[in-house]
Amino acid sequence: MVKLLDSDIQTKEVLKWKGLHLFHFLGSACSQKTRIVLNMKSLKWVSHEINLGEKEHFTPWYLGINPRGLVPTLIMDGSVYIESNDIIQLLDEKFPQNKLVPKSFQNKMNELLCHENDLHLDLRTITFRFTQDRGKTPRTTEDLQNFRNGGTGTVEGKADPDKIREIEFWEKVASEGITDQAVKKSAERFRFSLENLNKTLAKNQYLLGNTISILDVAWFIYVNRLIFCGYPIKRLHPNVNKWLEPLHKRPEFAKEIIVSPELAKAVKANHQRQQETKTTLVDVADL
Ligand SMILES: N[C@@H](CCC(=O)N[C@@H](CS)C(=O)NCC(=O)O)C(=O)O
Repeated sequence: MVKLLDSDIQTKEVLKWKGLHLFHFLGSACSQKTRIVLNMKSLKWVSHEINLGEKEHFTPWYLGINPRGLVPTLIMDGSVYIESNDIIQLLDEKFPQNKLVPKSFQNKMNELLCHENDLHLDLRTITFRFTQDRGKTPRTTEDLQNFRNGGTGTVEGKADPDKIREIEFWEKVASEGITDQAVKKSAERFRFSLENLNKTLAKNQYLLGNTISILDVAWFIYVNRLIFCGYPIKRLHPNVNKWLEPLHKRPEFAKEIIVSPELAKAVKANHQRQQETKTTLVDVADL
């Protein structure tokens, strides 16, 4: 569980905030996951939107709250939590209504969610190439300089290796783009994991049996994003598709994954171009 120390935080005003405050972005997968759990548990929270498109996550103010420069961040009565999977586990632990971690999985949940979290950079790789066109340098030298200079750079009192990993990811994208090889690798990793989920869902209604859990929420968000990018879920993993359809219809889920007409139009145009040049996700990753 990543709970920041006061010494990790430069924007000290948040340490006095009461109640639940979420820093998030509408289209961010990890934010969507967190908001769905807040909805399912009928919790009241204060919204602080951080616009990733406007690079608000690289401002000194926000880096002073989350030294990784990522969303979401939860403030709960002056304590600061980062990492979406930690946040959803914490919310379930602290608020007893509508429990979303079955008792028998309490010790194993973290490990199960870690597996999903390990695929996050793969999701980003696929997203940045197969949603709207974001140009060659989605994070510029100046953005990365702001990122480097902002915040304490520490998490739980130690220099944070994840910050370096983030900078390296964007520097690589700036120098070589998101290559076919990177897409292939990321898609392969997803295909392997989704095939395992497909087997589980041949027997179970949900990923841990017959009751819904935060693991379903976490994977729902990933699968939803992959489909948006053109991943052929129905053809490759039909049981995952069957599990997904009723979740899509639940209002607590549906309202968090709404796509604006402008974004839908931009993604459609990008997919059209990719179809003409045979560079869709299916083409590149040979799915
Ligand atoms: N492991 C983190 C990943 C958070 C993350 O990467 N968030 C993305 C949005 S989904 C972000 O803030 N990206 C910053 C960027 O695009 O520069 C978590 O689960 O909270």
